[in-house]
Amino acid sequence: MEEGNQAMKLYSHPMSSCSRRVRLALNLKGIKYDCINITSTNHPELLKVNPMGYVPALVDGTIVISDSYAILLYLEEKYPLHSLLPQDLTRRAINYQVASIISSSIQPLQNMTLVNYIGEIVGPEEKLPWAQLHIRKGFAALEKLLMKYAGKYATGDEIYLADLYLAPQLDNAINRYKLDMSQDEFPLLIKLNETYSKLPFFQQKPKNQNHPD
Ligand SMILES: N[C@@H](CCC(=O)N[C@@H](CS)C(=O)NCC(=O)O)C(=O)O
Repeated sequence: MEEGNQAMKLYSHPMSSCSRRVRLALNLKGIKYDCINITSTNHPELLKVNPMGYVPALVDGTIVISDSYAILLYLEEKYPLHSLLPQDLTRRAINYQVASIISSSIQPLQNMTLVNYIGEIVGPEEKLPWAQLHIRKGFAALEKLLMKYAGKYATGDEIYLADLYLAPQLDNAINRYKLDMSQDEFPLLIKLNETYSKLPFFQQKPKNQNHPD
């Protein structure tokens, strides 16, 4: 079978925010794919496509890509329809910035491996405060950054890359790490979270699996 005719395979976990970014992009662009749900980061099939043992990883014919940012850029170039980025250069840059803040300065600091490590070396009671500290710091920056650009969604009235990062990260912060988000501190992020929570598009995950990321 020709490479282009095979459905892509996405190694994913229902509760992983990094996987959710990619699933949202695939759905936004209307791309069919086979989802392989991974329940352990030592899963031999996952380790073959990503030796780090993290999800997500995408297999498209002979192409294997791990790391959500790389996957999203690949999808955007291969399937430009329903672009993940606005035309306007400034708003494009804001989308890159949101993605980068979440993927470099928030998510890795509250990833399961690290949070469990903090629990082991400092104490289990420090796991939540640690995660909350770093999420709050990143959210404070995002709140300021997006104030000038938000519309119905993070950077205007269309769903873009920034929303694909923000919606799962907000969900993680509020539901997993119990971050107390006050109206005074995060009025815009709270409003965006309400918007995401009401849209079935952003709510595509089973609720009954554990995967603290
Ligand atoms: N930069 C990577 C991070 C991947 C990552 O941290 N994935 C998490 C799920 S969101 C994971 O597999 N965590 C399992 C673990 O910490 O062992 C990406 O964006 O894909």
